Amino acid sequence: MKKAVLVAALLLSQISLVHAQAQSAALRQGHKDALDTNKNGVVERSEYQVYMQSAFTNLDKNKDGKLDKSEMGSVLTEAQFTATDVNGNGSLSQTEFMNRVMADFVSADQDGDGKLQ
Ligand SMILES: [Ca+2]
Ligand SMILES: [Ca+2]
Ligand SMILES: [Ca+2]
Repeated sequence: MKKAVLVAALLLSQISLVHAQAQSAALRQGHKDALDTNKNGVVERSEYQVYMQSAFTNLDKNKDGKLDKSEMGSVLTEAQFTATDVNGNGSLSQTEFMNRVMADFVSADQDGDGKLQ
């Protein structure tokens, strides 16, 4: 749970000024609410995936279809960026980015039901 929440939380605080205001005791609940678009109290894999695809688009400030280190800002550390950049070309393709965040989802989904409670 911790790792996925962390990446999602960092992304949310990076790209969503509205939710950045909620950074306090309500942080986790606020992030979950942002991801839980159908408001059923759990974050389905599909909701997470849609959110992360839009996150990729929002982070890609120069709209070249990939994320370089400056665009990732404080979202990933140097080591995390390097680990995510599987082909080592210095930027994250959408595939590399999605593989990373969906792996986070899988590791967070400990009971394997495709939902984060
Ligand atoms: Ca949901
Ligand atoms: Ca870019
Ligand atoms: Ca790459």
